[in-house]
Amino acid sequence: MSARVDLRRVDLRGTTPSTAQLRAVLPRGGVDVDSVLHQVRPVVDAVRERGVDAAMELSEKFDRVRPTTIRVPAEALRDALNQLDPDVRIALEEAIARARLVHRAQRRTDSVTQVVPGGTVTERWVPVERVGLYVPGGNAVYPSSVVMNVVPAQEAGVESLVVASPPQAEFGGAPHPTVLAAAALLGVDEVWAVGGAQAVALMTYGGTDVTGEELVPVDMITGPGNIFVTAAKRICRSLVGIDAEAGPTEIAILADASASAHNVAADLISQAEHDVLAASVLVTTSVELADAVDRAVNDQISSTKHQERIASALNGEQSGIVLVSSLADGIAVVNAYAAEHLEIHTADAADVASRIRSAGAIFVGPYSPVSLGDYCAGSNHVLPTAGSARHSSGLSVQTFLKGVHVVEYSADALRDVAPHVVALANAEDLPAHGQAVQRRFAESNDS
Ligand code: HSO
Ligand code: ZN
Repeated sequence: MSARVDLRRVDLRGTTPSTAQLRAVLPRGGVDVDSVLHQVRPVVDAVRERGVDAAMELSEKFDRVRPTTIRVPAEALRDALNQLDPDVRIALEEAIARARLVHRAQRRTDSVTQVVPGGTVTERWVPVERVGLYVPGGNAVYPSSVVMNVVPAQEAGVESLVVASPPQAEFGGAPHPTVLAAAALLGVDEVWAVGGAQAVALMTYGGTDVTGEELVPVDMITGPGNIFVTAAKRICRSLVGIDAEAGPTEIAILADASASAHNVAADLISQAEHDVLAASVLVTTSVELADAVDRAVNDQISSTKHQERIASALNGEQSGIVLVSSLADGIAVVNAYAAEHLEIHTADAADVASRIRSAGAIFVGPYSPVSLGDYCAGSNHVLPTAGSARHSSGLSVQTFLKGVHVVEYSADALRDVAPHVVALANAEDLPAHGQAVQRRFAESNDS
């Protein structure tokens, strides 16, 4: 008996909902991170206070295995790469090469602006010194996420990075061998066998491994994770930088009558494969397409391996089909939804894409599915979820760079602008600010 899917419908035809109304009626997933903070805080506290001992105990409790050491030995990384399936190795190499091309193009050069003669402001781009990249375990194994975290960090010029991934009972307490192999392929030599909230805490506070080796704390943590990882990021974010709080993954597809129901169904299904909480949403002007997608989803699901998980995600409140009167209305809907991934299956897909303002990544036309972007397009797959694409971007070289303004004025340039500094300082009732400038030009300034 194969699982049945009944995508719920939201009919917006003939209505002109406001942005606020749209946000309220559109299917949307999400998790309540606040609700687990009380469970995660003791985990973070334990790791802060007792370091590796606590992390080991927590691994035993949550991952049902105690790693031999936190830091995976160099031989284990080498062995994992040697034993990697050759086809997977070639595919990973291709994924890495394409991601490098795209991310290398994101590098920034310092800009020097001469504001006035003798007065310059340079914007210097400095990589974060040490970063921790989290690669989840859970339902799937994510060597592709190793690539998507490591490549932008490396291309940004980050000098020190550690990949953390949960220890697996099946592999004697080491992270999954494909994750280790991907790290080795990328030239990463520091991998920690630790997952969940304890991984975020250990990367934040550091510790001493059972070998006596120091586990150096990081300046920033990136990468997706489950609700406990996200809660730990929220707790630790005053001490370390974080990329984003990742929620369940989501796809929106904007399609008209020209779309292939088979392609649309396959892509809704592929996203739902991640998680019962994943969201798959079709926005369409065509009732005929909606009906055909319903049929195609039910045809295709019987031949998928994870059909129970997929059916749960597609039958969930967070998934569904939204009917709209026009493409313009559809564009308004997907902009308000601000999906992590947006596919466009319309007659002039490139033109429609140019009218999208909010999406983590946009996939244009029938031959650019999200699963291409997940692995081999060259784009990044760590993307903003839960509507945060309205204000945030996916992982990129920029994530790992800090822009530092370097200010250098000559005496003449400062003297010229001094009256304005003084006027503004006095307007803010901070006269010592103005005096700091004036005293430099006072008759006698040696006291
Ligand atoms: N679609 C996921 C990424 C992924 N898919 C990894 C397969 N492996 C979130 O963008
Ligand atoms: Zn995916």
